[in-house]
Amino acid sequence: MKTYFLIVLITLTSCITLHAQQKRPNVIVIYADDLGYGDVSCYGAKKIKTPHIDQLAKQGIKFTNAHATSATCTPSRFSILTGVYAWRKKGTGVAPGNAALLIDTVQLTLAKIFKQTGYTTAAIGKWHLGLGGQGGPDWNGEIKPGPQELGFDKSYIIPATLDRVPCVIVADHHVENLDLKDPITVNYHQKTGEWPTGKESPELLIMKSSNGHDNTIINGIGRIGYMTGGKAAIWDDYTLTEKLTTQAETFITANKANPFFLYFASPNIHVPRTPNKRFAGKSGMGPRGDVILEFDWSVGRLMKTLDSLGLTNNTMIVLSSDNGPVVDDGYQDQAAELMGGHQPAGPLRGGKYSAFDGGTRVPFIVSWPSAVKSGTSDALISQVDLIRSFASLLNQKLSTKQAYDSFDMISQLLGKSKSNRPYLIEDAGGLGIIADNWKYIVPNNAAAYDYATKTELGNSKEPQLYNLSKDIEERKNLASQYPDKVKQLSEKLQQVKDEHGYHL
Ligand code: NG6
Ligand code: CA
Repeated sequence: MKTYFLIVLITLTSCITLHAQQKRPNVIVIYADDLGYGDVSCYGAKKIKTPHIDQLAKQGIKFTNAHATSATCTPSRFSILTGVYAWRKKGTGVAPGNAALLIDTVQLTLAKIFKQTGYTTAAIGKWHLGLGGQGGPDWNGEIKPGPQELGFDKSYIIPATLDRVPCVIVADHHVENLDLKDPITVNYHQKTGEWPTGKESPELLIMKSSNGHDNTIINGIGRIGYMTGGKAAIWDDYTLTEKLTTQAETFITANKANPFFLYFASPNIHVPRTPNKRFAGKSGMGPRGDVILEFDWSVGRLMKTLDSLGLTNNTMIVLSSDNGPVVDDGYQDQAAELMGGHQPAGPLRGGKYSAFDGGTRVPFIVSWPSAVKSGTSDALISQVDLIRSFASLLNQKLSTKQAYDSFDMISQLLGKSKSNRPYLIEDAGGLGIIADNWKYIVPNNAAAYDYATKTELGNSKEPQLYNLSKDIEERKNLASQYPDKVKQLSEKLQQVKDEHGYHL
């Protein structure tokens, strides 16, 4: 009874003090995979048109200096959901498909912020944060803990990436369509079962690898990791986006009468790029362009669903990407050959995996028609800030021990302020820090260039300092010219690291 009154009280207080006397908005985070700063037309792409994303930007705020926390997927997702930098915790790099859940279930999450104030919450799409307790998930039994233990009422996810086994959907705590007479086995070290691999039987492949991706062949595509069994549960690559989008629409429709939070993590535009036949060949840029069209279409589907339910005005949509773009990420899909002058990272240097801004500076659009005026914002903001910003919007007080890397940027998200985050940290294996438009990349010994993905990784044994306001391309290293600046930024970074620990 006591808890009931407490919940009522919290809910009432949130309603009363909510900004702009709004009804609590529905919130949808649309999180693309590997979508670059220059991949959508409202951010300058000329070769490709993304009308639905452009419409969102037109009715909302287009941020030009917003960042994922990391240049790869798992750490960015860890941070957006927890408000804590992944580089503080070991084992948060790109996770294999059979990793155990990487987020402690006692930790505060973005989903819990909403759930605690009475929202219905769902995670639909790509997860890639591990599942199950120590030892990983039991694919043939109850898969737990996972999103539902982290504040999502419902989950409908692909466990890791499109190119990692097992290629099955986990619906709440179970593999969807699993026939228990055909159990799933997964192994990331050695072959399990008899299913052919890309290495042994390349003649069976419909998409050849350019790097790795030569373990078990699923649907004619070599993947990372070995699996066998679960035949009836294997997803269809060409209709997966549609299936996930339909799930999202069903969730929105079922919850139209009450506030909901949807984390819609699209598997697009990650490899293997397998556009639905509706989009195949439509971009003129090969499968990479086609899956950008497909992603845009799925965004449009969600927007139309909101429209048809009369929910557009009071739904806040945040659209972004988990890291920057990559052209050849391990399959021969002609992405590079058919680029035709398209610049996936726009004016930025580097891309996915890179310490240059192309690694983490990504499209970031906020739309909430009844509360947010349209415009653009150059405020420096990080995805790690969503958790404290939404806590603030919903009047939840967080302790300093919770989501400690997150800043309350709700005024910026609502277009009421354009002031920068005091500093922002980028993680691409090594760390970099931005403050007042200066960027410092810590010296490290890792390779400067990745020949497989043709990416400038931004690593150097020398300290690097760039003036982003004059040199957005990070071409002119000013470290030796401004040693004080280097010292100041390096000390700030060390202080942030020391505050809560680190492993990088
Ligand atoms: C790399 C994969 C790449 C992609 C990436 C993770 C190879 C050669 N490359 O190891 O294809 O899966 O991991 O991408 O296997 S992410 O967006 O999920 O971080
Ligand atoms: Ca990614």
